[in-house]
Amino acid sequence: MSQTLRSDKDEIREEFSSAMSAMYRREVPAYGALIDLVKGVNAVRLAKDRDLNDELAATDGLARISEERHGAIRLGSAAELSMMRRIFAVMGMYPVGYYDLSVTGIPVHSTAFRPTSKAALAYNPFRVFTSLLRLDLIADERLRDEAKQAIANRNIFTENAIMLVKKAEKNDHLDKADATRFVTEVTETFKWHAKAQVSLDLYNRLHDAHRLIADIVSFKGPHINHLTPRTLDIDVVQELMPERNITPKAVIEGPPKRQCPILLRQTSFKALEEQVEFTQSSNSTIEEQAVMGTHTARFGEIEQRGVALTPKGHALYDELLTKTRDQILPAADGSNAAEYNQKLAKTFAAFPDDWDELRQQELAYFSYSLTKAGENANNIGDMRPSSLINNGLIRFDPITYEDFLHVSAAGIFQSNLGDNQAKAIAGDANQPMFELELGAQVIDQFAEYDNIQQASLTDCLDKLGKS
Ligand code: OOG
Ligand code: NI
Repeated sequence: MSQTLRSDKDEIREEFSSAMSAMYRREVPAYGALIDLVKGVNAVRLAKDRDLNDELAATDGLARISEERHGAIRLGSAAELSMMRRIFAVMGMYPVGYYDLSVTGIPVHSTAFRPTSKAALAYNPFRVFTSLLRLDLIADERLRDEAKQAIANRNIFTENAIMLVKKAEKNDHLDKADATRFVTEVTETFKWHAKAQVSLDLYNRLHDAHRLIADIVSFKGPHINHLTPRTLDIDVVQELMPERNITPKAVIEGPPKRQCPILLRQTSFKALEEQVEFTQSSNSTIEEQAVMGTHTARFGEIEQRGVALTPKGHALYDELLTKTRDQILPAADGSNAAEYNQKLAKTFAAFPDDWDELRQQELAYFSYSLTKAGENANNIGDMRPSSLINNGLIRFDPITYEDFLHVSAAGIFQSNLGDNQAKAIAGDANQPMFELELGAQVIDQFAEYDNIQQASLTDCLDKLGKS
C-alpha cells in the first residue's frame, strides 16, 4: 500500500516539475536557452568522466540529472504558507530546514519543500525554496497594515486546487485524472501576472521599504521567480553563457572548484525588467488610463551539486567562507573576480579534497553499496566496515546535497535586487514563529542524510551476513 502511495506522489511531483518547466520556458525564453546549454554540457561531461558516471549510477542519480531543477517562491501570510505545505505534501515534498534571511537584510524566512526518501529523491528531486514575508520587519506601521490588507484580499489558490488537496488528504490518494487536474490547477498559482493588485503609488512605497516586499505584496499570486537546472560542470556553463547572450553574475557562489565537489555552487543571470499594469489609486476620481510601470522579478540560475556535509563539515565550510569574505567581497561588476576566486581556493585548501579523507574525518555523508566482489563474497567473518571497504567488498559514493545555502541564497536574492540594495533590516531568526505559520515543524536536514547513510551501510552488512 505505502509503495503505491509513494509512487503516486512521485508521479505527481514529476508531472508538476515538467509543467513548471514548460511554463517558465514560455514565460522566460532565456531559461530555455540555459536548459539547452546545461543539457549539452552535462552530456559532454558524462561522456568524458567515467568515475562520475559510475558514482551517479551507484547512487541511482544518473537518470534524474537532466530532469533535475529547483524553483523559488515568496509568500505573504501564514495562511498561504500552510496551504502551500499541504499542496506540496500531495506531491511528496516536505519542509526541510529553516533559513533565516533577515541577517542579510532580507525580510523573509524560508524552508525548502523537497522529497526526503532515497527512492523519492532518485525518482525526481524537485525542490521549491519557499520564503515567507516577515511583516514584523516592516518598520512603518501604516505601510505594514496596507501590505497586510493587500495580502489578505487575495486568494492565490484556485478553488479546484483546494478541493483536490482535501480529497488527496482524505483518501491519501489521487487517481490519474485528478492528479493531472491537480497539477494544472496548482501550476496556476505560480504563473506570472502582468497586472498588479496595487496602485503604482503603493508599489513605490513598498519598494522603498524593500524591493522584495513590493514583489511579494503587489501581485495576485506568488509567481515562480526562477527555475534552476543542475549542471555537472558549472565553470564551463558560466564560461559559455555569454555566447548564448546570457550574462551571468560576476562570480560563482559557494565553495570553490574542487576535485570532490561539496554542497552547492550557483550562478545566476539578472532579473528581467517587465511591464506591469497597476491599478488606479483608490483616491483618484477621474477615469484614468491604465497606469503602466515595470518590475524586476524573474531571473535564471544554474547550480552544481556536491556531497552533503555533516554538521562538522558544514561548520568547517562556514568557517572557511567567512574567512574568505573577511578578506575580500566579490564586487558586483566583476572587477575583483579573479582575486576573489584565488583567495577562496587558497582558504579552502584547508578542506580535505579526497573522498576517503572526507569520509574518514566524518566531514561528509556517503552511501554504501556492495561491489561485484561483495555480492559474490562468502565467509567474510566479522570484518569491520573499514576493512570491507579496504578489501573491495563495499564501495562508498557521495550523497548529493539536496538543500540550499544561506549565504548563497542571500546572494541569489541580491542578484535580483540590484547591487546596492542590501538595506539593513535588523532581524533575528525566528524558527518557532515560522513553524507556527507553516503549521508543522521543519525537518532536520542532517538527520535525513544520516538516515540514508546508516540505512545503506546496514543494508550492505545484512547482505554480507546472509551470504
Ligand atoms: C530564493 C533564493 C534562494 C537559492 O537557490 O539559493 C534560492 C528567492 O530569491 O526567492 O533559490
Ligand atoms: Ni535558486
